[in-house]
Amino acid sequence: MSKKTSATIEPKSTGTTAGVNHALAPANAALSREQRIELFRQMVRIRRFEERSLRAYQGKKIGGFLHLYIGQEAVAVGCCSLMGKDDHVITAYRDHGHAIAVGMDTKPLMAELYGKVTGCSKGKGGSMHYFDPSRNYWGGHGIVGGQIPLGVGLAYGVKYKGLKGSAMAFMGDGAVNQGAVHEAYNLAALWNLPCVFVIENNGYSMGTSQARSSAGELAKRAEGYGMAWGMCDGHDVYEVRATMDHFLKRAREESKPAVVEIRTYRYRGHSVADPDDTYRSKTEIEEYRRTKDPIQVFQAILLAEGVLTPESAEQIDAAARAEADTAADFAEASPYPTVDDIQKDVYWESDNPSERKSEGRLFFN
Ligand SMILES: Cc1ncc(C[n+]2csc(CCOP(=O)(O)OP(=O)(O)O)c2C)c(N)n1
Ligand SMILES: [Mg+2]
Repeated sequence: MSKKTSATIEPKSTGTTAGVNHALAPANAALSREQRIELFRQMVRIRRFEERSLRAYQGKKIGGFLHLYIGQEAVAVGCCSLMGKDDHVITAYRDHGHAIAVGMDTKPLMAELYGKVTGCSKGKGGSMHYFDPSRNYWGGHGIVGGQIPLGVGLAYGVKYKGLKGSAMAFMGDGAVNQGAVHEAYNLAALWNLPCVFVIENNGYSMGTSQARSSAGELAKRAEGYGMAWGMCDGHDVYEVRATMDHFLKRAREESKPAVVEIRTYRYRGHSVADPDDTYRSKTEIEEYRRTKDPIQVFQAILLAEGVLTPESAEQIDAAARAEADTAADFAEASPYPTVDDIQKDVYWESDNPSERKSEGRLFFN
């Protein structure tokens, strides 16, 4: 029933596919100069925000986990730039890029990393738990694959309300072997839900390579559920947009789910406290940085298009660095939550006791 369904992108496309100019795809050809610059700016802002957060972590301002998205920026920016008002996003713990790409302010994002009360989750969520329902951004989840059934629920909600929207449920390549992901695939296909499952395949789950952990082609597993699937290169934001535009339109207009695998790469360790080159070679990391860095790739495209100049690219970079410093200053100056806050914003029912319906204890004494 399902075969490769992308009209323009071959499933094995690598983004350097001879003869395919992704700039000409409808989603990209329609972009104004300002919109192209905005895509570039978003990627640079994510990169500088994360580099600044890494310095704060090394300076012991941030504790716990810090999973950086550096190297993967074109995926979140490409996908989220296609969102309309009834499109939703949910992702795993490597969530900073998506949060910035949906338009969240970097000050509360940095404050969340510092555990401050001005953070987007009031300092109780940290790096893995960014949320902004006002932007249809549903987190930020630490259990590998746990967000995927929730993404199906978002898609169900869209369909139930009769809206022409979609849900993008992002996961890593390590999540595809989780049982919950397959249960979610099944329901999405069975009920024709407008859910696009996006596998951000950076080749590794912590220190385990895809080859050591997963059988077969990851996206192709969709066929077992009668779902469409596609693959693309995640280093070129134009290619991400061209591919995702196709599957998002199908979701919105025909309420059909799909699985899209986007090939990408992360430069840092799994979390910043983890090693980054004990399970892969330094040469591999350097090769990606040198030849496939999404910001460099897109900068070169925009320079060639005459949309950017070296000077304007430099100005965007300087502004992104300044924004990241401002966010860190804001986080530094903000207070921590108090002990009195500890049970607030955890369960809706404990914040609204008069409307409570469940029985039993919400917290241990
Ligand atoms: C259910 C579950 N099992 C194990 C873990 C520990 N764990 C955290 S991240 C991770 C690897 C996930 O890799 P991937 O899905 O490829 O995402 P990436 O880190 O590459 O973005 C593991 C095993 C977890 N958080 N949840
Ligand atoms: Mg991975």
